[in-house]
Amino acid sequence: MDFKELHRAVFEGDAGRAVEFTKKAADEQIPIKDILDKGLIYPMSVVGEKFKRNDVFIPEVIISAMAMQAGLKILEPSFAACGIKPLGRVVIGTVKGDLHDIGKNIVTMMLKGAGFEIEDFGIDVSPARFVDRVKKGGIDIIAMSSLLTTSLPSMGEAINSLKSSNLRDKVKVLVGGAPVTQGFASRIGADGYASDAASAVDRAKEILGMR
Ligand code: B1M
Repeated sequence: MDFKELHRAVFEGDAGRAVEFTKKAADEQIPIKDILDKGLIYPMSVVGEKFKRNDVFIPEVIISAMAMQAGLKILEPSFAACGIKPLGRVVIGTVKGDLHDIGKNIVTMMLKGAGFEIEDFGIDVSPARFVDRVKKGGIDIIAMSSLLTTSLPSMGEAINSLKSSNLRDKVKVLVGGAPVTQGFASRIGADGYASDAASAVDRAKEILGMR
């Protein structure tokens, strides 16, 4: 099986066909890891690259991600048995005082599509909530989104709070959102900044030393 139909289903955002061809591949005893990497993650990464070049736009990314995730659901029960581990565990949220979540949700979808495990804390997430979650362990990346200049300081507060709790070296911090810049990210001491959802995947891999 060359996954052509599965790729087309993801490109066209056809969740029904993504499920059908994922099941077909599994029925044909194709290794789960191949279906995941070559059948589902690959076409989503192509969509991400096209998005970066403005060849496709947000609606296309969302429907492709939804189709991809429909296929992923079929495979998920087999992951543990096949020894498939997530690339990393990410806790994501829009920072305190900010209710914008459209961009954050797209970033979430892209990270999931790339093979990260996500805990989505939603909107208006306080620095303390992020830090408490890191304290519990098992988190590789805190991913913070902000669309308001007024809520930007919350990102720096979260990083300072990690430092004062002696947790800064336990987790990487990724930031993004329209008013966020690389300069701002560097000033607050974030490990990574991404301007869009596809780049967020690249940065997440980079800061975990995978690229
Ligand atoms: Co509001 N809003 N809004 N808003 N809103 C903006 C952001 C604003 C720029 C509009 C304007 O004035 N021109 C302005 C902010 C100005 C500023 O501070 N710089 C603004 C304002 C002022 C407000 C209110 C204060 C308005 C008011 O009530 N007076 C209020 C604030 C409420 C609050 O949050 N406390 C408010 C409310 C709202 C709505 C609730 C009505 C709604 C949000 C609905 C929702 O999100 N569920 C809304 C919307 C929709 C917008 C605009 C129109 C669109 C934002 C959006 O979703 N863009 C926006 C104006 C605009 O951008 N044209 C505006 C699409 C989205 C896909 O892009 O979120 O940038 P974006 O995400 C991108 C990248 O930034 C990046 O990847 C995404 C995909 O490529 N990215 C990351 C995002 N997070 C990332 C994290 C990463 C990496 C990359 O790593 C972790």
